[in-house]
This record gives sequence, structure tokens and C-alpha cells, in this order.
Amino acid sequence: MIEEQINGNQTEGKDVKDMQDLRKRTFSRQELTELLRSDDPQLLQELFETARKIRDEVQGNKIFAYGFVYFTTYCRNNCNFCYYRKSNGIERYRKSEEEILAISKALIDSGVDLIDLTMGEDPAYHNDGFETLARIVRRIKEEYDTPVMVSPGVVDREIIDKLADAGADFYALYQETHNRELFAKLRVGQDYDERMNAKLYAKEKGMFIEEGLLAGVGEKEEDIADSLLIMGEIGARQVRVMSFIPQEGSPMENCRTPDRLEELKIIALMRLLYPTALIPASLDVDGIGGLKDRINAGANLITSIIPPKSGFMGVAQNTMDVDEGGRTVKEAAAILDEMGLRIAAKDEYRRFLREVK
Ligand code: SAM
Ligand code: MD0
Ligand code: SF4
Repeated sequence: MIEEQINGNQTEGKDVKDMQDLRKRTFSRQELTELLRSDDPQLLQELFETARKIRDEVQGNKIFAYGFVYFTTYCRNNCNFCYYRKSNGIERYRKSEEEILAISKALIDSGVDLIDLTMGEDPAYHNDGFETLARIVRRIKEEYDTPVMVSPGVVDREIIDKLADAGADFYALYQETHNRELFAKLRVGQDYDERMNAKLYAKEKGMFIEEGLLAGVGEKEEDIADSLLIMGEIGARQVRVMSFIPQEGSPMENCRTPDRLEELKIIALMRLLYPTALIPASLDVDGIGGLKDRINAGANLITSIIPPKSGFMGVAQNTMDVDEGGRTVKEAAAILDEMGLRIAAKDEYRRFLREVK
């Protein structure tokens, strides 16, 4: 657990006079950079405690849960970090509309608060003008009365209009980094501004947006500090960070995955900066075993819940704990229970989403 790791670094009498007032809510780029760089055990302890306190003040013992439906793994892009990049010779799937509706229903019946419909940038969906995805969104909203997030990658404005009109609540599109040079190395051949503008247009259309970062891909603390501030500037309702997981067959397969302390510090700083933000503890980085640390860092949401033996996959850890039934609401609820926390009901989530700003 992260607490032992922090205490393990305990160096007696370490000067912590610079422990800042962590509840002040506005931090300069310099202050964020220093906090990200700090390995002072007492400061880190205070950082995580403050993040937990802020979360609990905002929402009590509730934690939200999202079902993850990665419905097509075909993609036209070649992101260097991604298993599903076009050039990777892997097996891919494209689920049918009925399979997508069935898995969504199973997830909803298991107690998730939202369905996250995620895809590779599959040319078949682009050629279809996203009619199928819009119909699926509408059916989940109307037949199952459940909030929906779409993660379709970069799409044109009229497609965003179509998905918003179908009732999609969230548009998730992660910049990974706001350092343009690093972006170009990660999302090869993709346009930084096109990606950012798609997100901003979705927000203009009244959708909530999720911004996301990768940790451990060559960024500096200053880059993370920039991203943390930009997340507020663009008004992201949900903000996330995922530690990079090397993927077989990708150009970054021999890069190492980062120490998780970076991800946990970023989650905590997101909480300090944005007390009412939705901040995921993603099960897609370290499986169900990674849940506790991320909740203890200030996350208020569990994502990447995938039913066992469903034939659906994750993204970063695309099979970890899935078929063993490790990535279920039931498993997560048992861990939360030990922490004095619980999975929120859908109407509690809806109220939080709309009323808690
Ligand atoms: N194709 C869509 C897109 O790229 O926006 C959605 C697919 S999935 C949500 C894409 C996200 O998963 C990426 O933006 C990245 O943040 C995360 N991801 C992909 N590969 C990863 C890896 N190897 N390690 C950690 N996160 C990864
Ligand atoms: C997750 N595996 O939440 C999912 C995915 C996409 N909107 C989310 C990265 O970790
Ligand atoms: Fe395609 Fe998304 Fe993977 Fe990039 S991250 S290769 S766009 S699925």
C-alpha cells in the first residue's frame, strides 16, 4: 500500500516547514510542480489525507461506478502507447448493437451509475455516420434510463451534434499531455488542436467533458502542472490520469511503467484543485488490486468495470481480473465496504452530476 511506501521513506526530522496550506484550492504552476516533485513523507501524507477529507466533505461515503463497454477495437490511428493501434497485428472485434445493449443492461443491473461506450476510431463507424452509435445511446437512455458517456475518439462537429441529440451526457477524449511536442510523439499523425477543439465543442453543445493524462510517458512535472491547470480552464467535469502500461507489439513496448506514486499524487492534486470533479480510480491500470490506493488518493469514481467472460476487453490492462470476475461492482463494493465507503445509486449519481458544481 502507498502509505507503507511513503512511511518507508521516512527520514527523521526532515524539514517540512514548507508544508503549504493544502486547502487553499488555487495553486501556481510552481507550487504544483514542487508538490509533484516532493518525496517528503509528511507532505505526501498530508496531501492524501487532505484529498480524502475534501472528497468526503463533498459527497460523504458515496463512490460512483461506471460500466465499461469497449465495443469495437478496430482503429485508424497509430498511437505509440496503444495495443489497439492500427499497425499492431492483433485480433480485433466489433460487437453488434444487440451485444452492446445486452452487456450494458447486465452492467446496469449489476449496479453501475453510467455506461461508458468506448471505441477505437473504427472506420466502419465513421462510414456509418455514427447512426448506430447514436441509436445505441438513445436506447440506453430511453430503455434503461442510465447516463451515457461516449469515447469515440475525434469526430466531426455534426457527429458530436448527433451524439448529444441522442442524449449522451459525457464526451471523453484524453489529450494525454498538453505538451505539444510530447503529444506528437504519442498520438502520431494526430492534430493537437483538432482533438482539443472537439472536446471544447462538445462542452459548447452542453455535454460534460472528460480530460485525461498519461503518466510515465516522458512528461516533466511542469507538463503535469500545466495539464492540471488546463483541466480547470476547459471546464472538464471529469479528470483522470492513468499510468502508462507498455503494450506488446507497440513502439513503446519496452518502455517501463512508472512508479504509481506519480499517478496517486496527480489524483490527489486534482482533488485539491477541483473538489467536486469526477476523478476515476481506473481498474484498467492495476486491476481490482489498484482500487484502494486510488480511492485513498482522493478518487470518487471506479471505472473500467467489465463483466466476466463477456468477450469485452479493457484498454491498458485489457484482460486483467476480467474473466476472474475481479472487475465487478460486487468486488469493488466489498473493498469499499472495508473502507467505510459504498457504491452510489444511479439517482445519487445523477443528482451529483447535475447539482454539485
Ligand atoms: N480511441 C479512443 C481515444 O483514443 O480517445 C478511445 C480509446 S481509450 C479510451 C483511449 C485512452 O486509453 C487513451 O486516451 C489513453 O489515455 C488510454 N490508454 C490507451 N493505451 C494505454 C496504455 N498503454 N496505458 C495507459 N493508458 C492507455
Ligand atoms: C477506464 N478502460 O475507465 C477505461 C477507459 C475510456 N473512456 C475509459 C480508459 O479506465
Ligand atoms: Fe486508436 Fe484510441 Fe488506441 Fe489511439 S488510443 S490507437 S485512437 S484506440
